[in-house]
Amino acid sequence: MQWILPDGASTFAGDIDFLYYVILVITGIAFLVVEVGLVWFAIKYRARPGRRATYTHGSLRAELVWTAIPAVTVVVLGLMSGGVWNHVKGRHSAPAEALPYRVLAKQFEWHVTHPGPDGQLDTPDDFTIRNQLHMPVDRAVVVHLTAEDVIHSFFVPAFRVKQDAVPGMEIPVWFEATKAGRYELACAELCGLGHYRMGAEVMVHAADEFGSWTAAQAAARTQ
Ligand SMILES: [Cu+2]
Repeated sequence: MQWILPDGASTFAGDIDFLYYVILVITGIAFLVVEVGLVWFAIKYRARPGRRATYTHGSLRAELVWTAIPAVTVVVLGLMSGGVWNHVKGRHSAPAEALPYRVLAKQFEWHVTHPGPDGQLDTPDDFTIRNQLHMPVDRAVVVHLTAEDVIHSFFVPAFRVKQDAVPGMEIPVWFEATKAGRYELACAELCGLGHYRMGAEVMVHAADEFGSWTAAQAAARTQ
C-alpha cells in the first residue's frame, strides 16, 4: 500500500511503516481531540457581560488521567520501536555474510566502492563508481559509510534507510532489498551549496544478472 510513504523495497519497510502509521494515527487522534476541545472551550467559556470567573484548584483525578495515558502510550511505543531499532541500527546488527561496500560522501557526490567478483573489500578486483550503487536482490549488504569533508546523510527512501556520514568515522549501515529495480539515493543533510545535486541511484539486480554485471565491470577495469 502506498499512502504518504513511497513503496517499500527492503526487509525493513514493513516494520518501519507499521510503526510510522501507528504513531501517525495516535498523534492524529490526540491532535483532533486537543484542537476540537480548544475551539469548543473558547466558544463555550467566552467573555460575556455579567459572567463571573470561577476559581479552581484543579482535579487530581484529571491530572492523573492525562499524565498516565500519554506516559503509557510513549512507553509502549518505545518498547515497540526498540526491537526494530536494534534490528536496523544495532551495533552488531549487520548479518555476518552481508556483501560489503564502502561509500565515501563528499561535496557533492558519492563514491561507491563495490567488492567485485570475490565479494570482499580491499582486494584488487574492487572498483569504485560515482553516484551509483549496484547490489543484488534478496541479499544483505553492509555499507561502510564515511565522509570526506562535512556531514552528509545516506538516505534511500524506498529502503527506509537513513544514516549520517561523518568525517573521521566509519559507520556500518546494512539493508536487504526485496525488489529489483532502480531506487533513489539522496543526501539528507544540508551539506553546502551543491547539496541539491547529491542525488544518486541504487540499482538492485536479480542475483544472476548481478553476477554477470560485476564480472563485466571488473574485467573492463583491469584491461
Ligand atoms: Cu551531502
